[in-house]
Amino acid sequence: MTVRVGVIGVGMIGKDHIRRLTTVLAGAAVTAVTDVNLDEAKRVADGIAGAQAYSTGQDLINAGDVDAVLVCSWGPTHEEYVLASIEAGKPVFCEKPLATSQEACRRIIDAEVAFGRRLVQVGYMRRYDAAYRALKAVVDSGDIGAPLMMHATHRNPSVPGHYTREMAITDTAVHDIDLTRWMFGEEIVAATVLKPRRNSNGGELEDPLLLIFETSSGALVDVETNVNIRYGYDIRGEVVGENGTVALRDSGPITVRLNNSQSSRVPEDWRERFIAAYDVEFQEWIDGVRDGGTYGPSSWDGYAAAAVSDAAVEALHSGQRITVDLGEKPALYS
Ligand code: NAI
Ligand code: ISE
Repeated sequence: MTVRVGVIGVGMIGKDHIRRLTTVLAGAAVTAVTDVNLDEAKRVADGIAGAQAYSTGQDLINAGDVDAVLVCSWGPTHEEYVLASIEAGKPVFCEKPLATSQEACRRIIDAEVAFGRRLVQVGYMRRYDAAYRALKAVVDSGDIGAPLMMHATHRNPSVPGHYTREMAITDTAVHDIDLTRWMFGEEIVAATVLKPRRNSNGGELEDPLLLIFETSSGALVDVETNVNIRYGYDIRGEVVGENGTVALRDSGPITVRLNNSQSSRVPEDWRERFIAAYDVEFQEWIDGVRDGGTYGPSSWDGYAAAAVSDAAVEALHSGQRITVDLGEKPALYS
């Protein structure tokens, strides 16, 4: 069976996912697209055999030739489309964040629990990255002892003009929040945000930031968000255990030695750094949808990330350490 996918939002990541669904992976066809920029949706549909543009997300979700929905529009629009997909009983892959607040994510959880079966997967693709998986395997093996700390770096060369200081948390560090929960296998219980001297490349933007997360067992995770670093897209991570450490290696499969120096490539952006991870993430999602299940990061993962993100935004505004209260986890996600 070919899974017929409808894509909402045909911006940067929407187009990249359409490329992988139509030219890289097996078992899926993009049959429908939509965007508030309808002209762009029509242009994109014209380039895909058998696809048509719909004028609204609701029409696309309810279309007879759409088996599963892929939400790639702006974060504040995610809740509406995920809820409509659940109402239609269709599997939905939602790019991060699941929604823009803990309360909004709770409404999605309530709807999915009422439906009685998991339909939602959230786009936390680092869980599918080979290097992060290797790092987690070492942590899980116990070889370095109990993990005590993680140092993480999340650097972007630049960000669009509409990017706000809160987005350093809600749009950027939200990946590190999900990664922390997955890597340590426990929840984050508190967040603190420190502000170093501002990078003039970012104009008035409060950038970089240093975020500190505390996990339920007392491990500490520090995350540098630094989104105007210019030199490239640089994602780093090191877990410090009781007897040893494990770290992501510097990027690039090769090293060039020339003219008394050596160099390796730093990726241009997230598309280049995580290209293989997105491929694995989507192949598993398509296979799951075909077999009637959804197995990747769940609505609960999206909810927990949003709750920590809300706490970190409050910590940014107040300068205080803010605790996180997740409430009870529904059995559907245990
Ligand atoms: P973008 O701005 O390039 O594209 C977003 C598209 O959504 C635009 O074409 C816009 O017209 C459309 N749109 C906005 N509101 C809409 C609505 N109500 N209905 C239909 N279409 C609507 O943004 P980008 O970078 O593609 O990001 C989209 C989403 O993907 C965001 O949630 C972002 O956080 C996430 N993302 C995830 C990444 C990852 O590494 N997993 C990487 C980049 C983005
Ligand atoms: C973007 O939305 C992403 O998700 C990228 O992975 C992240 O590095 C970037 O900071 C976000 O703006």
